[in-house]
Amino acid sequence: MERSLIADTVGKVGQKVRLEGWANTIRDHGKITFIDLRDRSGIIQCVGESLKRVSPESVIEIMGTISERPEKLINPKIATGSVEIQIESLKVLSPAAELPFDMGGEDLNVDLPTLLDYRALTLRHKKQQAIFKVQAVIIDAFRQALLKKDFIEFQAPSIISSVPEGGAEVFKVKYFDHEAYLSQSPQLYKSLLVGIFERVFSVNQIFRAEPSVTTRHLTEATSLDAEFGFIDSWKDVLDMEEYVIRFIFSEVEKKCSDELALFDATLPKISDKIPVLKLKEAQKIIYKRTGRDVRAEKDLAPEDEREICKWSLEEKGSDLVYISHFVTKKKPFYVSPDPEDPSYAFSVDLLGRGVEWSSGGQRLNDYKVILEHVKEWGLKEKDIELYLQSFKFGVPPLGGFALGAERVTMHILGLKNVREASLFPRDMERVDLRFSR
Ligand code: AMO
Repeated sequence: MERSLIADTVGKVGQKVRLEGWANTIRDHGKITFIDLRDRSGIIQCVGESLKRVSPESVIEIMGTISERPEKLINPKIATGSVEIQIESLKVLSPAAELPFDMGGEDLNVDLPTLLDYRALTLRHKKQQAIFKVQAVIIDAFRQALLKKDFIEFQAPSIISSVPEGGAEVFKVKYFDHEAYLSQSPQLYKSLLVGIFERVFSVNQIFRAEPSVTTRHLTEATSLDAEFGFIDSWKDVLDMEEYVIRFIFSEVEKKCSDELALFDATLPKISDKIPVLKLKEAQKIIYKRTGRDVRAEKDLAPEDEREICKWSLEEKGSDLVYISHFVTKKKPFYVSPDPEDPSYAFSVDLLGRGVEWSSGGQRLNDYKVILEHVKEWGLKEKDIELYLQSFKFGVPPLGGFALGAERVTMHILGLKNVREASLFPRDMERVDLRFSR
């Protein structure tokens, strides 16, 4: 008999089936045993008499008959709650060792280190799986949104010869007799490719040697990058990103209602248009609301980001807010300064629910000005020769943005730590397992 999926049992009362999956929970009532069986499609209660002992999480095969549950035993919480399987035979395909903690509850009650140290096991829990189902929908929606707008996907290299974002947060790689780096961002490649395809996007791992442990930094993250040419203004970039974000939210709403419900999560609110504040305006608002004078600062601190998001929700009814016009010299060399006041740039962060979700903006496309910036930023032309080659031969006015997939997932679901939104998070203290174990 062919294997059936659990989700397909509903409405097939009386039929015989062969199910395969994991023994999610086992309740022994003397002679009668209840096993909640889990497969990729769902979970179902199976009942049998005088079964041999099975340990939780073992992989099993059950042959049985689908029967209707008595009215008062219907479980409205699960899709298969109106039926159960009368077990006729049970075979263990792969036994599980004794579990280090209970996996059967609605929540997985373990602390974060345990959650990560037992990743191969904890990811089996349905709430853990839900996080990554949502993430998969987010990433797919990012792709679909841009494909609809005629973008083409590309694969960016991970081993690179320069440090596009600047700063020391970079992993050096010994590359034969040379020095190379793990890519902080596909930035230079995506801009270069605008000179070829006009509109490009990539879903890429990025590497940041973040020297501190915070709830929002990973050393390896998933960057959803988009870049496009022939823009009339930096605001075109904001509009494109807003379109992508709205598309992502509508896909998550359509496809992930069960997953959102598990986390009691509601999608972030967006007003008619995502509000835009210049850095200076944001700083004035923070001063007015809190008395903290951050008006001379060159960037927003995490508490400033939280305060501006609060303002945005209270005053504009939006969980998302753009901050533009960061200090030019604090941004990478490729940013386009605002001609009205070149000390501020057409660079934009998207903040959501208190944290930065993305950065982006308009880039320089004038070869001569790029060369001036390269000098001013203390870079060596030879390190970004390929990038310069592209602009030497003409690239249209361009801009783009990059969303962090883990941060978006984290804030849609209301997770406390970005590590929870990474299947196998890397940070200062771990590559899979903790260094100090
Ligand atoms: P930025 O450095 O702001 O911009 O990165 C873009 C987005 O990627 C995510 N992100 C991270 N997430 C978790 N841990 C990290 N260590 C981490 N670093 C970055 C964030 C962030 O907003 N080239 C520009 C983008 C552009 O201008 O198009 C860039 O890399 O969500």
